[in-house]
Parts: sequence; structure tokens; C-alpha cells
Amino acid sequence: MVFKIQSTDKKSKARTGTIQTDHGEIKTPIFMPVGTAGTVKSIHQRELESDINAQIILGNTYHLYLRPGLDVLSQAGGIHKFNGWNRPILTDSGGYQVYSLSGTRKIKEEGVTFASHIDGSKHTFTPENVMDIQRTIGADIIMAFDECTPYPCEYKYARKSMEMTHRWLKRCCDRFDSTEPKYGYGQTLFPIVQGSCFKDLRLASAEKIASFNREGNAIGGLSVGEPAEIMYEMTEIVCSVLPWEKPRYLMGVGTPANLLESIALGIDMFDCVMPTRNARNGMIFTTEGIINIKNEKWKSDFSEIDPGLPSFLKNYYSKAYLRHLVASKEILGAQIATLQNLTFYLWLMNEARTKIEEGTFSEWKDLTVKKIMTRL
Ligand code: PRF
Repeated sequence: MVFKIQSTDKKSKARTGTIQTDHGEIKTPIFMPVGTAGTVKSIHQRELESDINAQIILGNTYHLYLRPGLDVLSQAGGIHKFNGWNRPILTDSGGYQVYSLSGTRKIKEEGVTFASHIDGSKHTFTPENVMDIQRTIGADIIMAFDECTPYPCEYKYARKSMEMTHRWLKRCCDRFDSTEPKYGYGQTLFPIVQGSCFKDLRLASAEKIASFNREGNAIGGLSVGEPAEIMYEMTEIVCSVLPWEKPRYLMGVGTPANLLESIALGIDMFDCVMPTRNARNGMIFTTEGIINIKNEKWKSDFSEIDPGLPSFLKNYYSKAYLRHLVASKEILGAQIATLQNLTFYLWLMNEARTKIEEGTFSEWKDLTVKKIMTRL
């Protein structure tokens, strides 16, 4: 993997760049649509590629390990061959899903024992086997095994947990560096900064994570219920320590406003279920603001879903029709809503890149945040 910074904003820490992987190039800042089980829910790979032009998608170790399982993925020749997505893929390590999805789990120094949310069966994730599992899944970028602390979190617990995440990182790196990719293309490992909402812990964690000198770094443990201002404060502190010349990935973030504000702090990569999950519940992001398409207001509104977005959707569908589909729980409703939201998120990243290159990012950001977060 090679990261090159292309341009930098004068008034903020924003930058544009490219990440080169064996499955192609990613232009940053970038939003990665979430494809938990090897599919971005409700749309197909051709739409992701041709209509949305997604450059990289995200998969989850926890889900793929439980289903379809490593035998199938390994027989397929890795996740790209299995799901037909030939561009870059990043897998999260399970260090988050285990805590959010699995009912019973026990966290110990050795690893985490958990019960599957599918059939209740018992499994253990350790830093070592999570590296092996991600080697077998075959994503281009894989994540270290960490513990994401809840919010709020007591200082003592946050410190203990962070220190364990650091020890786990050493074990992840040792295992990753002593094993080879399985399918002939390269893989890279990103470590994850933790430290909850405590400035000194965030500083210490960022310093520790930077000292491992990997090709990119991630920030975890944010967007877990804390106020946005605290999230920005923590992100700023961490970005001041993480190396400038390596990509920075803010995990599980966020709203369109969160993305733009975090780009201004020096973040290059994002993922979040918001545009896809909320689409299925009728929350539509547009260049003019946010729509709850289930609202009575849109019942007979035959205007385009989003006049400001270059998308094939405008040639076919109106707000009223989308409202009808979502209200009737039609499959096409989820599909159109997801296409709209992802087209919007990726358009926003494209615009941000253009504005950074043109030197107008900061002014554009403040105006745009107000507009796109308006409830219509
Ligand atoms: N750790 C991992 N994945 C994550 C997070 C984390 O802290 C978050 C936090 N917002 C989202 N996804 N491994």
C-alpha cells in the first residue's frame, strides 16, 4: 500500500491524497460503504461500481467468520472472488461487533470469548486468530483487534482497556508480520487508537500507536454516544500526534457534518452504517438537506429526489414514489434510498477533495454543513 498526499488546505488540516492498493487506487478523503456480510445491503456490485463509483467497501470479520465461514471464503479464493467486488476492501477486526452484537462475552488478556448472535455457539477471538481470519478473508486493509470502550467510561477502566489494546496490537503485529497473504496480493494492517474521552489517554494511545510505524492508523472508540464537540476534540488531539504522511481512518463516523468537520482535522477515511441503515428506515440525505421520506409532506411531491446530485435516479424516481415504496416496505424502496444516500456521501467526499485542491475548503465546509444538515 502506498499513500501519497496531493494537496493540503491552508486554513485547516484537511488534505487530499491517494492510497494505492493491489486492487486499485483510492482517492482520499473517502467514505467506505459498509458491506458487513460481503454485501452493501440492498444494492448490487454493479450499482456500487458504475452508479455510485465506490472506491473501497468495508466488511466485518465477526460476520464473515460466522457466516459463510472461513472454509467457504478460502475455497472461493478470498472475499473479492467470493462477492465479485474487484476494488479494495477493508475488514474491521470484530473488536467492535463482538461488543455490540454478541450477547454474552468475556474479555480477558488472552482474547474475547463470545456467543454468536446467529445460533448462540461459543467462539474466541484473540489478536492472533483475528489476524489469521483476516488473512483468510483476504481484505486489502485489515484492522487490529481492539476493545472499544463504551461512553461514558470510567477513567480507570478506559486506561486498563487502552493498555490491553496496546498489548493486543503487539500480538497482532507479531502474527501479521510472520504470516503471508494467501491470494497473491498484498495486505496491510492498521492499528487503532483508543483512550475513551480522556485527553491524556488519547495522547498516550496515539503516541503508542504511531510508534508501531504501520502504513496507516485508525481512531476507534469515538461516535459511541459522546457529544460531537468531544469527538472533534479527541480527534484533533490524536491527529496532532499520528504521523502526517500516513492515512488516518476515523472508525464508525458519521453524519455528513461529522465527515466534513473531521476532514478539517486531518482525517482521510470514514465508514458508517448511517447512509445505508437509515436509508432503509426512510432517512434520505440530499444536497438540500435531510428528508424523512415517510412524512405525509412528500405524499404528492413529484419532484426529483435530489435535483442537486448527478445521478441516474433523477431520470426515474420522484419523492412521492420513493415515499410510497418505503411506506409499503417494498424492496425497491430500500434500494433507491440506499443508492441516493451513498451517491450523496460519495459526492460529498468528491466535493471536499475538489475544494481542498482549489483552496476553498474551509468556507465551503461551513456553508455546506448548514445546508446539508437542514431537516426538510
Ligand atoms: N473499534 C473497531 N471498530 C470500530 C470502532 C472501534 O472502536 C468504532 C467506534 N466508533 C466503530 N467501528 N475495531
